[in-house]
Amino acid sequence: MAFPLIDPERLMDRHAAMAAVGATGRGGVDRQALSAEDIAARALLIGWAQARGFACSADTVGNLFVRRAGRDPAAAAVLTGSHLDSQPTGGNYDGVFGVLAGLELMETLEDRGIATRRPVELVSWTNEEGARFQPATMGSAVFAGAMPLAEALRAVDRDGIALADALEAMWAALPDLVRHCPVAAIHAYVEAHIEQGPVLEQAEAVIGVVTGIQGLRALAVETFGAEGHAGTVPMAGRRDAFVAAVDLVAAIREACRDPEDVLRMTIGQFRVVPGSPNTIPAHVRFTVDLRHPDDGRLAATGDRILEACRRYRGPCRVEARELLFSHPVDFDAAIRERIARHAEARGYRHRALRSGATHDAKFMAGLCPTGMIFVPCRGGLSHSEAEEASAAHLAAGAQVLSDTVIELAGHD
Ligand code: HGY
Ligand code: MN
Ligand code: MN
Repeated sequence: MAFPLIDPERLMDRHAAMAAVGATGRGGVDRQALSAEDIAARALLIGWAQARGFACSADTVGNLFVRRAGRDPAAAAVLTGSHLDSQPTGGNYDGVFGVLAGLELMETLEDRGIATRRPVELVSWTNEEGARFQPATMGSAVFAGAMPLAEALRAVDRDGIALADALEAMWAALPDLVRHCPVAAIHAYVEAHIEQGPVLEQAEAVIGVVTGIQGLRALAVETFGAEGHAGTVPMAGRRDAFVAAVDLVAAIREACRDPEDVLRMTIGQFRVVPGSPNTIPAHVRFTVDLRHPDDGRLAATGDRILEACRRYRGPCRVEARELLFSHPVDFDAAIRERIARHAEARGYRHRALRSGATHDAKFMAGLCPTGMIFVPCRGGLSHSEAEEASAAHLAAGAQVLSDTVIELAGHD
């Protein structure tokens, strides 16, 4: 049987509708995990899914599942998906594309009345971005047993709201969402995503056959001093938490020096308390996001940073802890071969590449044969409201995802 063609127009209409949820007015979205905007995006997806008779459920950490039954209900499902939560100044395709491409293939099966042997399941992972609650990829980490549920539920945002409470708000806002029973087994997981880097665009390729994901290590560092009056406390006697943090940032940058420019270190969140211009800072919390393809380098660099924090001798107390260490992963060779073969069959120029960005698929790789399909984004730009991807590339990626998932699910 020839694999069915997806509907590119419906795919783009869905992207436009989703881009309106949490739109910032500057071309992007702010739809942080389990915010009102993220819940609205979930409601939109559920509405589309239920209109086609797909069953919708969510698990204990809010991962949202949409299931299309297969002929053999006992067969392990083929899972696809990504995430709907965004960065504070996020783009319209990061995560969304993988969710909507998965929905599109399910709708295409429905339109054509095609039965698959295995159930096909779509997942929208909770808190992939880690902007509101740290760490990133939290929902898939809990799902894969890489993070205890209790630890995730305890995570708090900058306003002190715990993830557990944000989840309760989600359940209250989505009353007809049922609790997800754990999936008995998963036959395979395939995720579609924009590349978030320049490789495909520079190679003029349409499809990226992703070979794996580099490692990620996330740390949180806090300094504790004593607040006081900016005008009266002598410099000599101060316990200035900001000054201590700046000293540590200098030591961290030293520890991350890499002449080959392979290591990535980002301090993206830096909070000063109380944050008043004329009060000496009493507390600073900042994050350190490390990325490297080599596990040993990632471990050594993170350990050097933690050691520098431990060794810090100044008037302020310092605490540093690891939030997440997700090791580099390689994707399943047979899944990669399928993706490449379907790209070839559709006449799409494709190439293999490793992912610089992290994805929920890294945790799925430990559970079942896993792969990812990338499409280019303009200039490789992402985590920006200027993120752009062409309709033609998105349609090509959705088509290759559809062909790959339908083949894995066994079609009649
Ligand atoms: O941080 C990442 O790599 C992902 O895009 N959230
Ligand atoms: Mn993403
Ligand atoms: Mn992202």
